[in-house]
Amino acid sequence: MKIILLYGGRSEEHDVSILSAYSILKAVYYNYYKVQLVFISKEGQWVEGPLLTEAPKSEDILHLTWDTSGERTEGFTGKVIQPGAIQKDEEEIIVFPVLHGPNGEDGTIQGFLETINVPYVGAGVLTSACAMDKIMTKYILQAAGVPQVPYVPVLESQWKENPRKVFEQCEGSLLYPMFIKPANMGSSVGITRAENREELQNGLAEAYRFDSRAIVEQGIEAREIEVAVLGNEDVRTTLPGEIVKDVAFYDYNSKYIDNKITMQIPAEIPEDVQEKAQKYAKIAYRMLGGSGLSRCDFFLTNKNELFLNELNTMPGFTQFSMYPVLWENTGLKYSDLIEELIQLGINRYKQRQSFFAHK
Ligand code: G1L
Repeated sequence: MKIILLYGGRSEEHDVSILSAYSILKAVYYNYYKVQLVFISKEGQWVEGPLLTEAPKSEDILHLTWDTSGERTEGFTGKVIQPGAIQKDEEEIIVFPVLHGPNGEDGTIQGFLETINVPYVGAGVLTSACAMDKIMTKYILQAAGVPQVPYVPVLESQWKENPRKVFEQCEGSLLYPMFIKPANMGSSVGITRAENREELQNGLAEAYRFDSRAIVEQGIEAREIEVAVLGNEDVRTTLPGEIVKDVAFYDYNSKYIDNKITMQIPAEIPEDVQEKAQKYAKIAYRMLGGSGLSRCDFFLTNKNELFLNELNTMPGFTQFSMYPVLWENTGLKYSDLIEELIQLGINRYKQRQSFFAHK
């Protein structure tokens, strides 16, 4: 069987994607799989790289260069391909998409893979798209009765039409400090903190640089607790872990690129809080139609109030990232986690095929 590792991509997470892809490459069971590298450049070109039959010795193999004239340039030269070309193979394939779609609006890669009818690892279209949007996530969790931080959704059109009404809504149901966030959760960019009306106004302007949808959220003092979720119909969760950081708010760079965060696994929290986190993670995952995996992120206040913050269907995935380490701690090692995800992807594909067959 052939794994097609799709990585790179046009998003902010381009470099994180390469790191995660390399971790995965080293952990694949090559006695069962070959791995075809397919790199998506920052410009959005699809570049076919080498076909691996064993773990690569160096990360260099992932740094593809290409040349539309077909001439070899420095490094590993790949051939630019049409995105749909990955389906034209006799062999059984599964795509492992380790990237976010253009500008982080997700569900796009999954939709493309559904359309060309190839199996893939991870969440489907609906789950990816909903989990990517903070407003959609809030609505679904609200319907499910999962506690979350108080918020006000603010569309750019509403803001433009009647800023006073927006101020009244925010100040009527929230207290300063508030956090202003673009609805799409590609990364931490565009997020600001407001102590007053003026800062709220500036924060909204900043958020609308990244999305026409934004939410204003109650600022709270809280610890960050994360639970790993794995499965399709049969959903499993890990014990929670904690992100320990010394600053109250950290930006994109410190979160992903630098190694400034440390993890406490399992989180040192009361047993009932731990059970609640697992329960809410499962409910949220199911309500969002999760399949494959998700990292479920919570806030925990010093009064032990637990709020679900977000579900991440494409969590950091190096061997040292929170999601895989949570599973490692539960006895599922990284290579087996990858194997498990592949099987879940295949099962989900088969199930969907059977649904289509009944139509
Ligand atoms: F395929 C999985 F398993 F669903 C999957 C896909 C993507 C797991 C983790 C990720 N993560 C990423 O793509 C990223 C960490 C590079 C974010 Cl862009």
